[in-house]
Amino acid sequence: MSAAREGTRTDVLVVGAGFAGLAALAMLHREGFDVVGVEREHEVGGTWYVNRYPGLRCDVESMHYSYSWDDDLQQEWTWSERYASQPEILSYARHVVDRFDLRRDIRFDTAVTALRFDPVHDRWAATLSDGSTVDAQWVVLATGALSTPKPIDIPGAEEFRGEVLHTAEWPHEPVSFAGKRVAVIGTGSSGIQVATEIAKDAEHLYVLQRTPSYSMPARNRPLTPDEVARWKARYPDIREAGRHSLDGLASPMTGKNAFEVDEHERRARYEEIYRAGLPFAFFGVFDDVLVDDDANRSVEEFLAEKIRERVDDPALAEKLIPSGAPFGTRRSCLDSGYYEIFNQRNVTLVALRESPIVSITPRGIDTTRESLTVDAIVYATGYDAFTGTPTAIDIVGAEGATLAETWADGARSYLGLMVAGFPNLFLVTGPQSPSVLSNVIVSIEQHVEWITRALADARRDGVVRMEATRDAEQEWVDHTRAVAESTVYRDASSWYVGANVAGKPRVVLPYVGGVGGFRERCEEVAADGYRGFARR
Ligand code: N01
Repeated sequence: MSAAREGTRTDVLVVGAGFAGLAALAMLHREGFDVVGVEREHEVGGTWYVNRYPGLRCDVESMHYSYSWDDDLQQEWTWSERYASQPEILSYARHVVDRFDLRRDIRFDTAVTALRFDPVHDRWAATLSDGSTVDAQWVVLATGALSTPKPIDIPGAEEFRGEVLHTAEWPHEPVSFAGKRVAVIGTGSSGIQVATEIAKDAEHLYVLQRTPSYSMPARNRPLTPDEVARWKARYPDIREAGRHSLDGLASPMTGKNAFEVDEHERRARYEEIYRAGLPFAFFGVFDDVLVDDDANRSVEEFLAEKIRERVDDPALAEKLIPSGAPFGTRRSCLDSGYYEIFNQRNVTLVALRESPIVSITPRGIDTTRESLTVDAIVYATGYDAFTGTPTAIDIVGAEGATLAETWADGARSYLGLMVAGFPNLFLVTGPQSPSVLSNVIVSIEQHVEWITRALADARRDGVVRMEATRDAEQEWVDHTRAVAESTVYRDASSWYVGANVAGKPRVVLPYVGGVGGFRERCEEVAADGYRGFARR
């Protein structure tokens, strides 16, 4: 191993030290590669380092949201709550980096600003933000799907004189909302979680909602020592089931279509999932929830009823119920009392579909109906998902084109792993891989294991250059599109398809076919001499 320094030469450059980057550093190191990690932040953890807003928890159960590649690690770490809070997840990332002695491989507070492929030597030249360079045979972009906030696209935003916060760039110092009038813009996972917390202290909270999300109670609670022990005893089976499932969690499935059972049974199933606080379980409980419009609507109707039960004012409840895009095509959320905040006198829903924002002013926010005067604005407005971070790096491939140019008409890849024209450059959970539609840790591990084996096989076979062929990439892009078209995702209009960023081409970014089938495909490709990849 070598620490990065001026003119460092290494086998593998790993960009990012979030959960994907840490897994890559550990696995590649274990395989005997010389590895350099570069992280733009001051610490490991990626999204769990920069996102630190009050109320942040993962929407995957903690016992699942952890690495499985080292049994000692999974046996020795003990989660305290069913759904872990951000500080606990960050502690876990720190534990992993220290336990596997990875910190000395990582250069912190440093960004990779440019990557140039040298086709003569089949190596990448990386330029870092401190002016130093790294010369690497292989590059792993472990930069995360949700790591570049979407630009603020509201007129007048820079005029506001009060406090401005963004959920994805939360300060490290505590922020108090006591006695303040606060506006939260956005009602995705971040907005729902942060608004629920701010409502506890703020003098007044305005929740500015353009598109409502479905949310359900997390039913978070401390884990008992007994249940942790039971879970750990079954870890090998639980992990194996997750790897071959639809969602990486092996959520219970009936194996039936929604209307193959009577209404009583259908409802009982939905009720079980809702009471258990398992949002992913809705996707596969019936085989056709993500395929058939009526089956999908039956979930929507169930969840809408639950929202009505939680909100005292019936007219207000209707405004909080999503409509217009099928269930699942926008991330469903987990909350700890979100809908109930609208029963408080200090909380007002501002329904932007009825009265859009005209502009932000020095004192607050003007909508077509009213002027809101606030002390603080919290942007929970989301991300330029999947493509924002890689295209912000000036990456020039083998034929002189940048990645941004290559993806100008929509992101494309072969198996979410490689982009044609960019040899020796791997993505982790890139576009057209299951990524965000799964327990992402399972998807990260699958990709990193695959990449590590591909590099070990390349070393064994004397291969110095590996790249996705254009035909294989096109075939995979066509396949992922066809699968999406056969599901309700054909009607998605969320960040899953790039619809949240002005001018971004619409492509179904995650692969909707499930992690089990995807894993099999990746295995087959590797076993068949890395079919679809040119190696020499
Ligand atoms: O972002 P989002 P997020 N004016 O894009 C609104 C993961 N995550 O940060 O939909 C007014 O989902 C926008 O409205 P619309 C998780 O995968 C996980 O909340 O564009 N509103 C939307 O309501 C999640 O899906 C966890 O109409 C504007 C919101 O802002 C992903 O990260 C926690 C606007 C953005 O929602 C992203 O979640 C947090 C404008 N100009 C995040 N621009 C957990 O594990 C945007 N909006 C629990």
